[in-house]
Amino acid sequence: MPAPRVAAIHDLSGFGRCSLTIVMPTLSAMGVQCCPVPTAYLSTHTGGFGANTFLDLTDQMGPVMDHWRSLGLTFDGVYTGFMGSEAQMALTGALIRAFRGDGLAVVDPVMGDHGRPYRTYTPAMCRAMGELAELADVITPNRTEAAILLGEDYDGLRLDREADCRRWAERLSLGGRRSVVLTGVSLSEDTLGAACFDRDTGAVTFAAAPRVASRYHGTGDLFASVLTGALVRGLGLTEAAGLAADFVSRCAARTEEQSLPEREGVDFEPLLWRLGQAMENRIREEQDRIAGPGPGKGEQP
Ligand code: PXL
Repeated sequence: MPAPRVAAIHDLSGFGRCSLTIVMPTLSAMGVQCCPVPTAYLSTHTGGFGANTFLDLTDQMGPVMDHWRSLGLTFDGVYTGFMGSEAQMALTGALIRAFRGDGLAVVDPVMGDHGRPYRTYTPAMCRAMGELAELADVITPNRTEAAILLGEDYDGLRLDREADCRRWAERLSLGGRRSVVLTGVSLSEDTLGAACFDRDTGAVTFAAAPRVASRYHGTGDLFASVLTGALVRGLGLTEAAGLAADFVSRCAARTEEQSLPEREGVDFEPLLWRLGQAMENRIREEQDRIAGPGPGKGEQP
């Protein structure tokens, strides 16, 4: 079977791991072909390095779509993240519509963190992100983004009680039309994870992993990338969120052990092999399940 194919619409930031510098290696490690549509090139991300450069690539998006259309390309997934402008979000919406086919549209409604929008996001952009997210099969907001999408006060949107998390995740599903993986859920002091509303079952489940105190840049991008890779490889929503929470936690732990700067993101590259291994294990389990109990396995007749 060929690798599933995902179109990834994110920016490319040269330094400070985020967006495409996380999305591409993560999807590749999971056995997924990543086809990037870089929305902008920046010297660094916008979170803590001062005056970053910004080369807007919005003008490329239409011609890229035209060429892809002429080639008859379709994708098993379309995955979007950080956006530079409203115009870019409109084109990204068109790209989802044109290329999603029967595939999965994952919109990470990247807008902010720790209660504040990122400095380049205007209120109009936040509204446009809400509209883009309406096209999604799955959204992956953090607490800040969930508050913006729902028009709720950040302080009131607490994610430390199961019943509240269920309620927010359900509300974010737009009446059950899309699945939701709400990140930043912490049901006990030493864990961090997600509440998952699955539109196929209507149920909310939880995924959690050990919490790391430092707040590294790009962990939302890493989480959503692992989730997307796992979903297009056929894992269920809760299992995919569990893998993502576990991987981000391990990467954050090794980054903290080395006392690396938060703005440089998590030291994830040395652990990418784990994602490949997790996918291999899944394939083997699936093959064993299809083959049924072999000699020495299962019960004798
Ligand atoms: O990680 C989200 C992100 C992605 N891309 C750019 C960013 C940010 C957050 O600050 O600045 C350019």
